[in-house]
Amino acid sequence: TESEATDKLYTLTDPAKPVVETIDVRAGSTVVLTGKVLSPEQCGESRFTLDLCCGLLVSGDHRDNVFLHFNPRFDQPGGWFSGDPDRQIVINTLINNEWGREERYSNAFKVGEDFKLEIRVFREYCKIAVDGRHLCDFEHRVRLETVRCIMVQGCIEIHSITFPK
Ligand code: 9QG
Repeated sequence: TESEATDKLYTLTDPAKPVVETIDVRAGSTVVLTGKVLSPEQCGESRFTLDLCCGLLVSGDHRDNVFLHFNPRFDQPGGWFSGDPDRQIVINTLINNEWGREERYSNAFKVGEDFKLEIRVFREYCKIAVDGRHLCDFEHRVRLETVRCIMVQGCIEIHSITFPK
């Protein structure tokens, strides 16, 4: 399609965390993150996040909208634990500084293992795959045109991030 033809891809290799970069997504774009999940002992955290954010306020008391919050969790029951242990991939949006309805999936990531996360952006939804396997379609709740940056942080070693710039 026209949008795929005009995407100029940019790859960051072994970047330091957190990664916050401007992004130019549109229907037809793909974002790919490769890395390895670290244990809480290695990094003191038990979650990682890939956010497509609609502004530069990406943390703190007030944040700009988050078009896609993709948040795999490896929380331990007994520790800081959030809900259903079998559905620890949390996907959500932040709109007007409020989290929306979570969509949850069973965790396709494993501590200590390499992964490849692919997010293909379509006009109405994002198609998300882990290690080449379909995870879910997440329907847009925020206008795609408002996305301005990508942020990646948390309990992973980042090998590469490829995204349109
Ligand atoms: O917990 O869930 C996603 O629905 C919240 C978390 C929040 C999100 C949200 O505290 O954490 O994952 O930016 C944040 O605060 C993220 C990292 C009901």
